[in-house]
Amino acid sequence: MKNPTLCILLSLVIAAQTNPLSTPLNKEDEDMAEKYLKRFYDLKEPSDSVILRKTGQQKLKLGEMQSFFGLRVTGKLNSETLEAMKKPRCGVPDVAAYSTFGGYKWRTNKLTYRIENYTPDMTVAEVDDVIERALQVWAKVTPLRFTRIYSGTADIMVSFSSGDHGDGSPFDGPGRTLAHAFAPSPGIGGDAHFDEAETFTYRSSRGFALFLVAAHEFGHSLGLGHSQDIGALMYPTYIYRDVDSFVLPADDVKGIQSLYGPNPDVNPEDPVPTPPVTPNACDPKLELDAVTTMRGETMFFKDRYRDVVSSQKVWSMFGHAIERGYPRSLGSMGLPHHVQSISAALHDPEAGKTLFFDGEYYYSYDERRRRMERGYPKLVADGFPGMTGKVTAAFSFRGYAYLYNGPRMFEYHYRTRRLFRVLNTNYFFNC
Ligand code: TQI
Ligand code: CA
Ligand code: ZN
Ligand code: ZN
Repeated sequence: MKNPTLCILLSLVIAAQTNPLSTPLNKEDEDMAEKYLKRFYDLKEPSDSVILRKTGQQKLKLGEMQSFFGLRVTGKLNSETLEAMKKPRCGVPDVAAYSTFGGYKWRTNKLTYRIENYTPDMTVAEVDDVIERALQVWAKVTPLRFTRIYSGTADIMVSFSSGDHGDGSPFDGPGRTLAHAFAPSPGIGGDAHFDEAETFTYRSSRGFALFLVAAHEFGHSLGLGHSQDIGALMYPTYIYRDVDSFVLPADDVKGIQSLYGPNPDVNPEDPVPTPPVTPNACDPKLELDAVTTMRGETMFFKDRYRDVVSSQKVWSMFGHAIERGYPRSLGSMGLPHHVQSISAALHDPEAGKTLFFDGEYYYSYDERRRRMERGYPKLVADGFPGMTGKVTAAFSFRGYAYLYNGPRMFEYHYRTRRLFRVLNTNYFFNC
């Protein structure tokens, strides 16, 4: 996985504000706070800083921000809050990263679509099914309703073609552009074109899943631009995800609802799946699931953004491919059978050892002898003095071991096992 979702990897880092904190609130601070809330908290009030202390929306947004940073939630601009705002941080909004085409949207909620032709990559029934489901992705969270028509001009005309297909934006053969769609407007507006030179698939992760590409294009057809949220469907990079369990991510839901509002027809009896939220690396309460170092890169895992490291199985990675014979069960590595899962693993390349953490205990695997060392399990608190509680993730870096306990990270010198610092999880991210 090359794209852990953490904004450590995003290059957008706002330059540090170097001004020392001034205690009394002045006009400058208020302007800054307003800009901040607009940028990161989707604040939509007109630019009049007098409003800052008055409007309910500002208060709400301030409260949201304070809660996010673990500050006292007052809804008021105090020095503590100002200080947090002045810290350098990722340029990704905490609540929304979507964009729209300047508000271009359909004036009606009843839209028609027509499938003009088919790709030979899939059966007709599969294409019909995929297009319908890709539209339902958006209908589920909005008042938009789609009706299929079989002749005449629909709002959303769906077609497959290659090269020049008459709209001034020719396709480019295999790769690069997969499809495009036009923002809401009469005529070509809303139409979605797919590049026939691509291999589209129904479910497979080889080729491009037509469902994901179509759902993305229909986002454009309905008025959404690209999102900066790496977990969003409207993020401009194709990332395969399981098609059957797909739930529209929270950022896309916010985006489309900013144009059309929520779905008025949701039955309170029906369980609605929760839209996945992309974890924010700068959240001071962030708890990572796993951390590992591979090919010189340190990877941080959280929720569905985790792969490579699994809690029940051990994979051995060799380059990009999983080594033959893996995944192996923990038992086959020599761990006692009562160990159900490991919460973290720590690899020490110099000593050729891997430590496996199971709650408050840990085991040591000797890589040269390919077996567990005697004398284990040991208590984590004995091996790593100062570490209280369970190890939830771990990694080593430049001679130091980093053990996580929830949102905190304990930094040990590897050889001496001396505790140096207790840091926040996001210490390594440009927050
Ligand atoms: N086609 C681009 C896209 O749909 C076309 C495009 C570029 C575009 N910039 C735009 C459309 C701005 C509207 C607004 O994004 S694409 C993906 C994804 C493409 C890309 O072929 O690059 C998908 C089509 F997200 F995976 F990168 C579908 Cl899902
Ligand atoms: Ca192409
Ligand atoms: Zn086209
Ligand atoms: Zn796009």
